[in-house]
Amino acid sequence: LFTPSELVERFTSEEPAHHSKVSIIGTGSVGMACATSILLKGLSDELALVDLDEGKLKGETMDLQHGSPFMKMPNIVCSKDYLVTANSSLVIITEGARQEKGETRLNLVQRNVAIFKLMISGIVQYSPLCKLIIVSNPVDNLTYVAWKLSWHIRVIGSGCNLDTARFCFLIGQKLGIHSENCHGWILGEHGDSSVPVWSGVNIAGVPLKNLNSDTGTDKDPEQWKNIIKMKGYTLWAIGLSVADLTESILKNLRRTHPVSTIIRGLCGIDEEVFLNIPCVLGEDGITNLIKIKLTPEEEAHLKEKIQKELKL
Ligand code: 6V0
Repeated sequence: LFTPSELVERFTSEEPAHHSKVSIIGTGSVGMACATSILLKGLSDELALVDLDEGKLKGETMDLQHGSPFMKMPNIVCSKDYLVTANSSLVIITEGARQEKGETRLNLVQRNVAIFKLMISGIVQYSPLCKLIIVSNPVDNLTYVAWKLSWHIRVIGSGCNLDTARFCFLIGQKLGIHSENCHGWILGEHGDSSVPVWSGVNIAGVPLKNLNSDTGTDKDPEQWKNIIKMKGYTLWAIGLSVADLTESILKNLRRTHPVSTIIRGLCGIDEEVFLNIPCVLGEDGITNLIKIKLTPEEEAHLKEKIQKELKL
């Protein structure tokens, strides 16, 4: 056998610098779906993975590394120690403490808060300038927790990005038009109580409401409203949607996405709450919020969810 230096001559003395390092915390199904989507888009020059379960972490990392000849990403690293995430441009949190038998939602949130305390301090210590995308549920609450714990570094909740993608897909499927050309937004709180903004749904600038003013209401004979009740399996779609957010950030695209951020003074909301509204995303994270125009019913729907959230 020969040593590497017999074949390869070192040309520079500098250590390689990573300019678009992404770290993913949690290598469960969602974390790994995010990882493969980001890898296949070639968005990052180093990927670091962290999980509590060391065996699973190493296994998943090796599995990805073995695909290296088919991807344009040289470095995939992993550790239980947050040091491995050092100098990340973006850290994506997908850890998921599982709900135990009989455990209340509130208790699960509190367990997650305890996990987040340790996790956020580890992340911020090694990457003080990173952006954070929160995927773990309940995503809007945990985005708020991460924002509080991280001294307000750039925190983005993946929130309604997935709900909106589903909404556009379902509209597209009904009309036989590609979902990219179906413009609709799901805002408010991620999950079952999100708010579909029917007043703004349009195809090529033609609002569906103009064709039938009852669209999205109980009076609608076509029952478009049922579209949002169709919830499904979430693994690949969330991975792809997080990779889409990653692309806007790392390439500084300044595209608008329905993500979770702090709301105060918008839509008549005075409280400090995290809700999903269209935000401009670029290399500094969320730089601008779009002043959405809602109908009085939609605005009331949005506020109703906040009241519920404040009781937590
Ligand atoms: P999973 O497959 O159970 O994976 C969770 C992973 O987190 C496991 O590998 C655990 O070992 C790891 N983990 C647990 N605690 C820690 C910790 N303290 N530090 C590091 N790692 C830890 O869950 P899955 O991947 O399916 O889901 C992950 C989270 O994403 C859950 O909270 C889901 O509810 C949430 N989702 C959010 C969506 C969104 O649109 N925002 C969509 C889908 C799922």
